[in-house]
Amino acid sequence: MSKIKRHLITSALPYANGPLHLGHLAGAYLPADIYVRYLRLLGKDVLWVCGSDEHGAAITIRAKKDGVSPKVIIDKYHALNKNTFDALGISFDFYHRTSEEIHHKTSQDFFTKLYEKGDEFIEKVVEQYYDVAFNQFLADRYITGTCPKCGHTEAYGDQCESCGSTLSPTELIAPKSVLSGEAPILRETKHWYFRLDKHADWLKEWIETGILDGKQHHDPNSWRKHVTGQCLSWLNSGLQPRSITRDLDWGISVPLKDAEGKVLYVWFDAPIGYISATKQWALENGKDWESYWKGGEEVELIHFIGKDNIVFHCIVFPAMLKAHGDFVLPRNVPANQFLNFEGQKFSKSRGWGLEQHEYLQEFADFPNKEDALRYALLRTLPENKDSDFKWDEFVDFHDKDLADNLGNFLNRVMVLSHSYFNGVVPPAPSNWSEPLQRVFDIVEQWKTEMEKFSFKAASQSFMDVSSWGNTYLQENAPWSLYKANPTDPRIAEIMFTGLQVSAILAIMAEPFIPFTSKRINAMLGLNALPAESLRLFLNESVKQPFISSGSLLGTPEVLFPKIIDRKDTSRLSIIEKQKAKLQAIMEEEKDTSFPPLKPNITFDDFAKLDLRSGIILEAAVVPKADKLLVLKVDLGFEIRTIVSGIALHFSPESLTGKKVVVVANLEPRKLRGIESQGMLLLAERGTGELVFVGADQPMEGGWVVK
Ligand code: B3M
Ligand code: ZN
Repeated sequence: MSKIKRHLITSALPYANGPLHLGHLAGAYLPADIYVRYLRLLGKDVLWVCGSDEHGAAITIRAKKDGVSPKVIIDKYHALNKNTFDALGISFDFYHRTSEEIHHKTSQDFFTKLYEKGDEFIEKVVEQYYDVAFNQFLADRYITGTCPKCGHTEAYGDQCESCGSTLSPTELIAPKSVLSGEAPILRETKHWYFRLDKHADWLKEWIETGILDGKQHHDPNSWRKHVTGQCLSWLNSGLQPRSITRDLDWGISVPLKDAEGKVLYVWFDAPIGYISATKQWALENGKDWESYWKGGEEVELIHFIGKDNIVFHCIVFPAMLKAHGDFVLPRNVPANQFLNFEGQKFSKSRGWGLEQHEYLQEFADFPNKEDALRYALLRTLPENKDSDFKWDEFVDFHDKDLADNLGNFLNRVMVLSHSYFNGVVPPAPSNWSEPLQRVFDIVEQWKTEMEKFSFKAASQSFMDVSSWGNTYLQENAPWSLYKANPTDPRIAEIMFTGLQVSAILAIMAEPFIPFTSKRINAMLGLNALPAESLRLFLNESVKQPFISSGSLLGTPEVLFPKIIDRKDTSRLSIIEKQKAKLQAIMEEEKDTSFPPLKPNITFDDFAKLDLRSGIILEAAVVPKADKLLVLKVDLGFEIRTIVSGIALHFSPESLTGKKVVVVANLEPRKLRGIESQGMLLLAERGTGELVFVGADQPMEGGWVVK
């Protein structure tokens, strides 16, 4: 017998720095919603908390870009994300925000508790990058430079988004500050480090064997292989103390006297956000938050996240909880891999992908749009490997599964029941549950899948019940019996069975496509879940039918009008518009990135060019010329003045010290009255992005390029 009495479910707190896209939805929110709705169906005590992550450089950088205060950013996106989740049926019990006072206090108390233990933290004076012009230390995200692993020139101080390597700012080649664009200097600062290394042994045992404090805490085989794998590879490479404070002016102040101007690192406070959300929920609902977080074996804590957050939820946060004492640790962390979009990564700058709120706007006229999306994502969930969202598959899932299979079955049952029995549920045969045995078996399997977080498989079982129903109708052909003899008692039996399957489908639909579940219930004339359905799900024997004889059915409706419909192309055209948008992005990139080749030249033609390496000494705008910068470039043997049309791409201050290749024997010419003595070589990406040729090479001024 499981001792679990309460289920505490969390989903990663999204940064309130922008809208969320379909990949986020599929990663940490839809799967959690499915699980939570399932538990609620079972009548369990469930609490699902989430909220906005409102600290860290993700927020301050966004605010800086938009030229507003961080507060403006978090208010805007907290509201947008919360409302969008709501509209999609993402049914959090509580959606909090980390800027709330209760969260600040909870995080500070947490810090203080660990601090007072004496051996959980170390204090270290370290050298960190500092922006002299802006008078401030630079958080990892405030430093960009060239990735030492792959050469990507826009890597961040903590991570290269091109090759995925985790970095530290001092590893970057040619680092520069996001604030001033200048090379930062190293300066000493004091920080607090959490002794993760102290926790390595028990963490390893816990992850590998599921044993915690000598007791079996969870079944290690129930964790996804990629999750355990990532944790073990971290653990095996050795845990180091991790800095948990930052020099920033946005965040939760470090509650120590000698820590002025310092805040808690966002990844220290964010997971504590789950706890403070629970506290606030408990306050507002007259509940006890500790019975969830400190309930020991009675609590099942599950974190839903994307794979980029695994280490924080499986190693760092558990270590924090254990160091604090009393808190429960997660029984499972069913992290998802990444969802791609039509074969490519979601990219905001390229416009590749679709944001949640955009979907709702652009599909405003699409019938049952919320469930159509939920279902397509459900079928594509990246549970064990990266997966790909495709509009053609969206159409298939919609038309084949939802319309042809589910919708068609329900519609046939409804229409036939109306026409044979005037919309009244016919009398039950004495052996009414006998034909349903196969359905009961599939429901059993569905439950196992739901409890293993195998939602994709569970959605197949859901469809299997519907397919069973269609086959059952087809094989028993009540319409033929009716033609031969309208009073044939078998007709009532068949329709009765069909109606029971429909009621079971309404229940199974609830976690996946909740809007539709309600509509099926209404069609069946059911206001609430019949008590019998709970028995089915609780593994008890079902004694009564799910929908009883003599009750009145509602009106049949078409739940999912097909997308591919020759008579009505309105739905298809919504999809086509989406495809056209992507096509346009690709066309534009293709057009500009691959202009036709110029005619061949001879080697002698090429040899006429004199290319030299140079270093930009200074750069300034050319008055009244938007596009031009005037540069002083050191060619080793002389300093040249060069006027270049790059002002829209680079700020003058970002250019100082930059290595460039110069066409050194180009006839000088006057631009806006300034004589330009050469030309810089740049490479242009399709989207118009420019990079300096040779910038990453260890050149000095004056080398010959050949
Ligand atoms: N805000 C990171 C992210 O959105 C972060 C998650 C916090 S969960 C405690 O990827
Ligand atoms: Zn890289």
